[in-house]
Amino acid sequence: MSKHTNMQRDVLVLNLEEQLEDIAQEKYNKTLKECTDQETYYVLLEMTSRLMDVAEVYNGEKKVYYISMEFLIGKLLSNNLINLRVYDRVKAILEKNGKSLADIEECEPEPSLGNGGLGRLAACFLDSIATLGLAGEGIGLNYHFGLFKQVFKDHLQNAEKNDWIEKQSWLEKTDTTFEVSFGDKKVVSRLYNMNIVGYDTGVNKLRLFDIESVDESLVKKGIDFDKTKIDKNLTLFLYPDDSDEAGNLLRIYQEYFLVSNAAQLILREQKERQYDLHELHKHAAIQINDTHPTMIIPELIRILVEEKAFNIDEAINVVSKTCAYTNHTILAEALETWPLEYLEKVVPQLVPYIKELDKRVRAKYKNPKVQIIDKEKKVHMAFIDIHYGYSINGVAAIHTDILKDSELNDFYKIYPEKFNNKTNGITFRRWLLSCNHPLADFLSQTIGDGFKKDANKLEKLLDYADDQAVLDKLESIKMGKKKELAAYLKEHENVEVDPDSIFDIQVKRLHEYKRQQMNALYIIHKYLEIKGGKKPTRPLTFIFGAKAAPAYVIAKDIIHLLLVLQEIINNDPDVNKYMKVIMVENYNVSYAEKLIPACDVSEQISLASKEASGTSNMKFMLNGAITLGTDDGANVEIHELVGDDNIYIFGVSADEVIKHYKKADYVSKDYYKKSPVIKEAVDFIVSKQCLKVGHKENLERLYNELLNKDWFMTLIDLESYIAKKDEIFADYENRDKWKKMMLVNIAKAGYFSSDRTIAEYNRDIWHLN
Ligand code: HBZ
Repeated sequence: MSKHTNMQRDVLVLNLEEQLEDIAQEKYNKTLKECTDQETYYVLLEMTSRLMDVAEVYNGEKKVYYISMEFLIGKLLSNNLINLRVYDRVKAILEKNGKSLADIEECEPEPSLGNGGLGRLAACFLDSIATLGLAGEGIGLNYHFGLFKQVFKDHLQNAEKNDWIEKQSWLEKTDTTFEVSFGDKKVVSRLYNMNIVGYDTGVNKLRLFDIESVDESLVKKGIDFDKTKIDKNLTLFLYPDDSDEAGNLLRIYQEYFLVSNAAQLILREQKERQYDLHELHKHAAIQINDTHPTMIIPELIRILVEEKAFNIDEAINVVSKTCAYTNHTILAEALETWPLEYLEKVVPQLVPYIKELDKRVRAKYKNPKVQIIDKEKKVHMAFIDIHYGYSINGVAAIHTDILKDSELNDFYKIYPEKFNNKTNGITFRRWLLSCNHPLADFLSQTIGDGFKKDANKLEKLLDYADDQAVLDKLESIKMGKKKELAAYLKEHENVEVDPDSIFDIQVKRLHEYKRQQMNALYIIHKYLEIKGGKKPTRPLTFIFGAKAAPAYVIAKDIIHLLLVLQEIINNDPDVNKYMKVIMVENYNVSYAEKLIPACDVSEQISLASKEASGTSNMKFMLNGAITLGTDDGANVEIHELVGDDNIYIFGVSADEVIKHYKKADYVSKDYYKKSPVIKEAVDFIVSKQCLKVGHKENLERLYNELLNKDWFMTLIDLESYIAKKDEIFADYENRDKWKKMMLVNIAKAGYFSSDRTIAEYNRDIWHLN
């Protein structure tokens, strides 16, 4: 960022109030006071955009391109104001004019350009890259309707389009257009930029590609649309994390569209800076976020050979030194393998290069498990990344170990030096400063505000572990957030909850391995216990938020069960004084920002070995919730940091789970038969009471799944889960102990700042100067 623009920005910042009045006049011919909340939002959008209109950070020799199909950025207004360091002043100006920033935030539509953790991680990373003053940008797609909007009807999930793009938005249309060819079909792309402002630093870009010819009227009912006309539908929707065959081809079109644009953009930049493409790796690092953008590898090789006169060895060599891959899953079904036939249809120009890459692997390694194209002519996208990238990283220590020792062991034996761990992180700007002002302010008063730039400084809080006033204040901040959430739930979900109850929250994508169904079985157990006369010491509030991929039948059945339980329990006068269940509608980033600060018990209950990392576990901890979890993903590292006394761990270990899979010896029915408690809870799913409220088809299917398959071993851990959960609820009554646990969790959360994660990516993988 040049000094000059910095100074200009300072002038703008000095005259904020005048600026806002001027913009209100220009736009609406009104004073700020006269503007509606909606108009005020657009005034703020305009002012913030001006403040961010400064030169990009790209002063060094090298830049990172974070390529991802998803950037789950959330609403931007508050976050941008915080990072520009004008939040408090803007809030005061608004208050002076009779407005609340919170109300104005409600006017901002939320872009839903991601499914879950992977997309949100990419957004946190952009914030940290900018904050650390690194030269880097995100490259993704501008989906018009993003991920679907979830609506509940008849206790079932329905999907609707999320129309988030408005005339005035954070998107800036640019003049950059590229041509993208799919065999004989061509489309023209257009680049839109979004400014990503770092905390107290410069501005980077998120680059989102779109096509001009998209036809939004293709979407008729819900989220159904004609999947064949790619020039009209290419960027309508984000592909959900699991989908039907029909969606597959479109997904490959989208993936190639992304990487073709990315390649053209990167190479144009190299040319502008007159860099020699033989030295691409000295000027560009390309981080491939999961396998979705893998085609960037053959695409770059293709362009270098066909348009830049490289020979194939040179091209492969330089591209391999430029591209690095992040793995986010060990679930076999989530690792992309595309039938060669599909690729021939969509991207015939890449197929000879993919075959060449495969041929070279075959010549060198005989092991069939490391071949790119398998016997069934399926292309293993991850294997392209591993053979032809220079770094492979997992996203938490245990995850990387599992990759090395089992899932990708054959590759680890070939390329041990390529494997490395980068434990995930979250941006504290959004997940503390923005979503929990009372806590952030109190921390600043108590330990100084150094933690805002160096998250490790949160550890200073440990000095106050025995300070009653500090402990009480943490408790009262939590209570304040619980009251706010209770009011919001009343308004938006029409459910009344007691802020004095324990808030137990599980929010994340709906997947069997995350085991929301196990939580549901606990709730049934508790319900039956209360019905039988055993009342809990304190009321319990169980909150869920989750979207299920529209094609994932069992996941939708689990949502159905939760909604049925909500209906039964909340309306049962014997029980509803003691417990409530709420499945919130359309869980998204903004909802997370309301739920997480209000949480007492953070549910992180995946089947050990299956959750690569998890990131909500970090957000909850930072906001003073206590983790109830398995030793999985980043829970393992949380456990190490806070110690046995400040976390509740239960369930079988990852090693045991892996052994069960190897031996194929897990039989869920054995657990059901052995334990009356398990049997009673599982049977309730198809009880008269449930069938009266819910649908036979959904409930029976789920019941049968649990009894006859239960691939993610719900029943193996149910008894230990029940015991641990009862223990954590009992401990809640020991208020002094609980408050201390809260303090320790907050104090130890510094490690999970994405600033730390990004510093490690830079140190070990990107080497930006
Ligand atoms: O990535 C998640 C992992 O499940 C979670 O453990 C981890 O913390 C997080 C960040 O590293 N993975 C996803 O969110 N994956 C997807 O959303 C996904 C999207 C499209 C797909 C497959 C997976 O085709």
